[in-house]
Amino acid sequence: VEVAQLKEKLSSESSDNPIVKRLAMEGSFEPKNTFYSALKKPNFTLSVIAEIKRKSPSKGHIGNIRDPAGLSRIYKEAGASAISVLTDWDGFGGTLDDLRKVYAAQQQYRETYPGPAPILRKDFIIDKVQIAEAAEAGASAVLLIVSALGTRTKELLDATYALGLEALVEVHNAEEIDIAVQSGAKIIGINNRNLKNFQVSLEHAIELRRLLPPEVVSVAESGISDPADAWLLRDEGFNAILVGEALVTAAERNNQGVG
Ligand code: IGP
Repeated sequence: VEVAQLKEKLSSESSDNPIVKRLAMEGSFEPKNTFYSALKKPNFTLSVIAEIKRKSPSKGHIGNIRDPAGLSRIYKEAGASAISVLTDWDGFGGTLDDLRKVYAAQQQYRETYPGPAPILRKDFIIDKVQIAEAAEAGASAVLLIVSALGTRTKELLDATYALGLEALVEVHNAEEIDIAVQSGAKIIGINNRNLKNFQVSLEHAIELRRLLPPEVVSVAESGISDPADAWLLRDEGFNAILVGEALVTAAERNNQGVG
C-alpha cells in the first residue's frame, strides 16, 4: 500500500462529520476491552473473527454480499466471537456504511449473552481521523498494520486507546512483533499471507507466535479454509483466527445473505 496515495484520499467522508471531528480532536475515553475479552477464552478455546469481504486484490471477486447486516447475524449465530468489516473501497469494495449496518444488526443481541459481537474496522489506517470514524460508526477495534506504520504504530495505538477503542496490530515478522509489543499492543495478528507474493504459510505464523509475550492475545490471519488448519492453530496456542473468504463462500453456497 502506498501511504502517500492513502493520505490523498483520506477522510473524504469524515471531514464534514462533526462527531468524527470532535472525537479526533478531543477524544479521551476508557477502552472497553470488549474485543480483547471476546477473543481471550480459556486455553485451547479458539475464537473466530468472521470477516465481511466482497473482493480482494489477491483473489478478485469473493462474494456479492448485498446484505452485510444479515451476513453478520449468520456469523454471530454460527458462533463468531467478533466481526471484521472491510471498509476499504478500492481494494475490497467495502464502506464505512457496511460497518454501520453491521453495528445496528448486532444491537439486536444486546439483551443476550455474551451480547453483540464486537466489530473490527479493517482498513489501511494511517491517521487518527480514521480511528475516530471507526468509533463513530460503532467499531470496537481497528486494524493497525505495522508494515505500513513502522515507528508510527505507537502514535496510532495511543490514539486508538484514547478514543476508547482496541486494536488488532498486524505483523509479518519478528522485527514487526518487537515494534508491536513495544508500542503497547495487546492483540497481535500474524498474517499468514506474505504481502509481497501472496503466499500463505501457517508454519510461518506458528513459529512467530512463539515470540509473543504470554499475555498478548494471538490471532492467525488469512488463508484459513480447512477445519484441520483451525485445529492445528488452536493446538499451537492461538487464541483466535480471522477468516474471510472461506466463510463468505460457505454462506454463499448456502444462499445465506450473500449473492
Ligand atoms: C482474511 P482470508 O484469506 O480468510 O479471506 O483473509 C483476512 O486475514 C484478510 O482479509 C486480511 C486483510 C489484511 C485485508 C488480513 N490482513 C489487511 C486487508 C488488509
